[in-house]
Amino acid sequence: MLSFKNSLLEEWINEVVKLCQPDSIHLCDGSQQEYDILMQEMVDAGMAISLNQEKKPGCFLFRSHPTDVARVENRTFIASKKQEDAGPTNNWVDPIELKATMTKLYSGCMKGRVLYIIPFSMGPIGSPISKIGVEITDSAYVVANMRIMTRIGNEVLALIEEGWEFVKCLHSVGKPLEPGEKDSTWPCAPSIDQKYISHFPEERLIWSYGSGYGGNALLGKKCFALRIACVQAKDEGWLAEHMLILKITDPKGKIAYICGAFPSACGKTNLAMLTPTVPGWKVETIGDDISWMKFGEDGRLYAINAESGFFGVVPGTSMQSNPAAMETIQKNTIYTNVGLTDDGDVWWEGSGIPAPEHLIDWEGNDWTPDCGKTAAHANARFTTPAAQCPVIAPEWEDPAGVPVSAILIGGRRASTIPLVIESFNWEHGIFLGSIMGSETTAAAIGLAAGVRRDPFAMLPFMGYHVGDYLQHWLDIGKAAKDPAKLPSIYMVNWFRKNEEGKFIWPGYGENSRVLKWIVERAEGTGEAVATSIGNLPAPKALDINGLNISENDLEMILHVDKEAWLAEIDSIRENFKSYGEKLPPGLSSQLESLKERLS
Ligand code: SAT
Ligand code: MN
Repeated sequence: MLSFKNSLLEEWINEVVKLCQPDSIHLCDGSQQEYDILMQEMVDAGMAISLNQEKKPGCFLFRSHPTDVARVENRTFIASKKQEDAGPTNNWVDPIELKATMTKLYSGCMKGRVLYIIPFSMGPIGSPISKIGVEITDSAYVVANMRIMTRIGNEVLALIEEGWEFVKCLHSVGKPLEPGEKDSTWPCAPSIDQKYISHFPEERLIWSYGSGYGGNALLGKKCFALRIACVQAKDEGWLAEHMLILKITDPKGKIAYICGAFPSACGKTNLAMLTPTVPGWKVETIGDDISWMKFGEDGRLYAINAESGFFGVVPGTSMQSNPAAMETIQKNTIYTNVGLTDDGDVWWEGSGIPAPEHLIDWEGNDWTPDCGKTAAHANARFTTPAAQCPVIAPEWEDPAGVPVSAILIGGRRASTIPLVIESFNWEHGIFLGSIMGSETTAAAIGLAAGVRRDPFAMLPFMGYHVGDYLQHWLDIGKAAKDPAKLPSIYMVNWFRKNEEGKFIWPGYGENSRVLKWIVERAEGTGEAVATSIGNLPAPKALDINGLNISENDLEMILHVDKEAWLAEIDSIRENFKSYGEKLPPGLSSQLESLKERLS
């Protein structure tokens, strides 16, 4: 029996210990020494490889099981008491039934293993915007990653003992060990239908079973900081969003903070660390994935980065695409599922470094450039401390957060959506957020061709009904003391293609040209023209000095394609229908007004 001053913590832990039957228990203090010991144990057990210490000091490589390589959306459940509260975009299961199923799985699931208790804080410890969780896990890999991605240990436990409320996060890899059985290098449940990533929003409770990878297992990230936190945010009047936060400084030294919602694999990390091509402008990073926003005394929205590390996609990261990330991941970084070179370094596709003649691939096999397979898995990840990032903003851990001037939203659209649209007002901005999405191809498994609408890039991360979620965004606008102080909302699209199927906009550092216009709009100097779909940059308002782009291409990405937008309206209406009665009236009227303006 473990004892704590906080009786809720004590009861929960002892209940879990009784159910899962671990061999031993370890309460994490969060120290460097604890981390070093865990890593050494994993190296000794053959689960981790310590990389070449001259080239990559403090870095380790893990290889996951080939069936356990990414978030499993079809095994992710929102078990609210009522099905209608989960809405049409989530997998719902009755919470009583789900708990019964999972309790059977959890029974004895930690036999032969250590049960780790991780007290953690999402956001700077003690900040009025931060929240606390406790993850119980049987994976030392999870402990190590959580120590980078969140703030863990004694300081957080002290707050819980003082009575701070905490979110209960239970995780097991789902692979008990028989007496004397040798552990595998990446234990997980043997089949996909034994994996469960479950959320009980009313109880602020997370139960995850069967996977050790990323957001399935690091429960502070998508499970807590988005799916549970967005329910807390709705109840308490704030926002928990899938957004990067960047700081931008103009040549006169004037500062603005911008949040941005983009779906996975649309370059959030790159945008958060961008090197502007416009002379005199500077971008620094506050966060790359999760932004929590609350009104300050002055009526502005203040954002914190809920995390303390970056869990970024490795393939494609290079000195060209993201030099700041490249520098960040040279030390104290956990690599998962990349190639291992013969001299103990790591290599991946799109690194900008020529492929070595031989390496060991992410599955542990010999690899040569002509072998027909990739060395790194497409969802290989780095886990790296944000504090190491060369362009991290000095105020990134300010407990008060940073005041947000603008919110970007954007997906991958080959047509229709111009480079940038400024919303007319808050409600119109929420409408744009509700219709954002990316084109899918019929080639992707299980997805029909067309636009997959992904409101605010939260589709896989909404802990409740999508209609209620969008209504909450509208309500935040109504709750503002001074609507003029609300951030302006901009829809952006870096992914427009021409007739030959080539990207028109060069992206990367050149995106600073769009950011510059947005900042100038906030300052009142940038010029715009009102169109039927929103305000677009006036001719010449977008700084294209030194950019190699033809008149024709520029005209194409700043053009309102009426035919395409009329077709878009039909597709939006279809999507809105699926919300049923919970479609916010404000959004249907926005759709009707758009139609009127277009005709
Ligand atoms: O695996 S994670 O959910 O943490 C990363 C992602 O899918 O964005
Ligand atoms: Mn993300």
